[in-house]
Amino acid sequence: MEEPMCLIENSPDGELQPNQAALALLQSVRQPVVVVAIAGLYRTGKSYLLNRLAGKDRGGFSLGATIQSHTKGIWMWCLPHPRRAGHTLVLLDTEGLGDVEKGDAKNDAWIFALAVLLSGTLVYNSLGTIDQHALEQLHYVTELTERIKAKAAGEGSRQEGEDSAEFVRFFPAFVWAVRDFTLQLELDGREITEDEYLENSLKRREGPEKLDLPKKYLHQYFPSRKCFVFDRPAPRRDLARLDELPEAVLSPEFLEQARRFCSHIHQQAGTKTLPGGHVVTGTCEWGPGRGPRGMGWGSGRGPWGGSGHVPRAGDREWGTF
Ligand SMILES: Nc1nc2c(ncn2[C@@H]2O[C@H](COP(=O)(O)OP(=O)(O)O)[C@@H](O)[C@H]2O)c(=O)[nH]1
Ligand SMILES: [Mg+2]
Repeated sequence: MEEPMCLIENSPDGELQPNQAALALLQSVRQPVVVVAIAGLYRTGKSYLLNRLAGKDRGGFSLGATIQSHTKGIWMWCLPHPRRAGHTLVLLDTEGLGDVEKGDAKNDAWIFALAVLLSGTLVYNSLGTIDQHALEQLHYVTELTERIKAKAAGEGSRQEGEDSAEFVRFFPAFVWAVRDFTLQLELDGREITEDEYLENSLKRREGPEKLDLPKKYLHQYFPSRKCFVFDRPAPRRDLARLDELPEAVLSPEFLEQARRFCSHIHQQAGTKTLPGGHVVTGTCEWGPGRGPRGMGWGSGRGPWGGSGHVPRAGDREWGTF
């Protein structure tokens, strides 16, 4: 694909719907797919980071105030995987989360849930530091159980919390990208890693449990977590035209951080699989020794096919994590 295309779009009546042309293109992908999605508030540099991951000099997700950001939805770019021969890298860029002027806020939670379900690696992008505000923005995580059902009706009796326990089996690896990070990575006078910074930020604090719910669900649903922090890539006056700037004028710290991030994703982001180890291609899922089965991207037969039962989350104890 030369250019990204819209995969999930707002219909005129405000509902989300798949774009049939993008689905057809995806279904023509016969290789195993490595799906990396990015989510987070609008205008926090998500598309720019995905373009770096694509590693192309030209084309890519549009930045800033463009036609794309007038709607909410998910954009897709399929590329040959830069490190893994015979694999396709599918980049999914979510649009417009948190932007109340651009459509229905209810759609945001659905877009986030779709990004979770479609991806093998989910990059959550935020600006500044991982503080209470950043965690509050992650309320989408606490709403996942309202939207996703892990078991189809008739597969035995349901226990409370069963769906949320199942989530872990097919949810993506979670990577938190903290942009324009200004703190020192230190704790009690000791230098810490980015991952330690994340884990420390996700510790239960004194106060009402409600405030800490995103932390709780991050722990519960996403046991694989990584964190990358990034400096501001350029002086403020240049930020609006970042994609036109030559590499040489970007902050060397940012370039190194972006290189490490891309290298991690290219090396570690796994092939999209479903429970039971079924590798997903754009077309179908291959079970070991079983040949292809209809995977049904967009056909409603994914793992989230539901029964109407809405489970309740959070039956597990969580104290100090
Ligand atoms: N401050 C800052 N701005 C950035 C960064 N990356 C991209 N931008 C700029 O922020 C604006 C929005 O970027 P974009 O990638 O479209 O954000 P998105 O809406 O989250 O996809 C553009 O003008 C970019 O040039 C970053 O790391 N820090
Ligand atoms: Mg964008």
